[in-house]
Amino acid sequence: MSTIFKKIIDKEIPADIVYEDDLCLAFRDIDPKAPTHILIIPKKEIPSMAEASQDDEGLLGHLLVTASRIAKDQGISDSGYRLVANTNNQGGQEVYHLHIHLLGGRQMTWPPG
Ligand code: DGP
Repeated sequence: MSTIFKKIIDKEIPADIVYEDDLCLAFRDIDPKAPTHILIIPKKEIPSMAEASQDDEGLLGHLLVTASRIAKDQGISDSGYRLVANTNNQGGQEVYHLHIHLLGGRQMTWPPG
């Protein structure tokens, strides 16, 4: 089932897009949990990491490399950042279109909540 993120991909609803290519889109989270909070999503509709398959290996690698590149562009690479993929209910996932949170600009704590 399509989600709000599919509507963002299709430009049916607006988002603060920071990067786009044929395979993925990155935009600022509407409810930021850090000074820099960007979501990196594949254009392919994969509900969550739990549904990722062997066929998605290259795509998932692309998302991670893109996150690294965006972190550099945003000036948070040297100071550090966190990548998170909330997965299914106990992972705290709310939107069922696979996404990677890029969080930075403040000290992260561990363990996460
Ligand atoms: P998760 O819990 O991992 O599924 O996080 C989903 C994130 O998506 C959450 O941090 C808020 C964000 N979000 C939800 N709806 C929208 C939207 O319409 N626009 C933007 N930019 N972000 C959204």
